[in-house]
Amino acid sequence: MHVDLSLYLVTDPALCKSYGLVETVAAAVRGGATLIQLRDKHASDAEMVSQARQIKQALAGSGVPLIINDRLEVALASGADGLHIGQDDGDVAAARNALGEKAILGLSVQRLEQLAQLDAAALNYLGLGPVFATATKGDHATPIGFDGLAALVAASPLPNVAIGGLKREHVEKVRAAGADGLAVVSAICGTPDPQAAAQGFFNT
Ligand code: TZP
Ligand code: MG
Repeated sequence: MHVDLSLYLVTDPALCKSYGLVETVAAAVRGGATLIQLRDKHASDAEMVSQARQIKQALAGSGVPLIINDRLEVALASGADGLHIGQDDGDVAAARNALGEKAILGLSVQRLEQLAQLDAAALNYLGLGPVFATATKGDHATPIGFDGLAALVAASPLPNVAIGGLKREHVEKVRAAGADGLAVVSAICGTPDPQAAAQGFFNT
């Protein structure tokens, strides 16, 4: 299934508080966000299922899919369109089996060695990074920069999206590195105008 990775909004519960999660997502989609990930390291599964259902409702008719970070059970229970997992979040093949063929399944990759062991047939896309250090993910791996990004993209067998400290002024460099899009949290969540912030990525 084709996934549009051009502008991938990953939510953060604290940063989305100013407008609320659902309104932040809706505004980002009005501004052109092409994919949404619900990411919340502290909410219960039940809370996340409820948030996911509200976001799905807000996305209805937009064609923009909703991906759940880490929690397979939430993805299954909420009617979300897919799941995004990290290197330590369990088995890709098992996730694909549970989700079925139509779901979107993404994996984070930080290093070239991880690409060698990839179960590419079970995945739809890769998240590559972090490009820069970021306060939004406390435990992130060593930043790879644009050279590191270009090396990962060149070796990637799948569509891919860059992540980590990316702002609208980085669009050109991400494109030059060959990635299919940018995934961002703080460049949209918690900004004064999330719609305009999203739009900005298309008017660089
Ligand atoms: N994974 C790698 S960096 C990151 C995630 C979830 C956070 C990116 O947040 P920001 O605010 O776009 O730097
Ligand atoms: Mg994870």
